[in-house]
Amino acid sequence: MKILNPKFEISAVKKSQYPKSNLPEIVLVGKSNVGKSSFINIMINRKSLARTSSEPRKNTSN
Ligand SMILES: Nc1nc2c(ncn2[C@@H]2O[C@H](COP(=O)(O)OP(=O)(O)O)[C@@H](O)[C@H]2O)c(=O)[nH]1
Ligand SMILES: [Mg+2]
Repeated sequence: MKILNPKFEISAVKKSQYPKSNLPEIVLVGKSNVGKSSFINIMINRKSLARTSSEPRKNTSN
């Protein structure tokens, strides 16, 4: 898979905000701090398009 121009579209919280697109979609599921954002950045070859926590186990509630 070759990803050429990744960009952040939206953090949609309701259906009306979902991007209108016919592109294939990928679902990435996992509990907090397992490395979802880090995985996205690796896959798209960017350092921080997806924001990762500064330390393992650190999240918005601590
Ligand atoms: N040791 C280790 N830490 C990782 C790995 N992947 C991510 N992390 C760290 O775990 C923390 C949480 O990662 P993050 O991508 O923000 O998780 P998310 O909450 O699932 O999006 C961050 O501090 C990452 O640097 C990994 O493969 N090994
Ligand atoms: Mg994340």
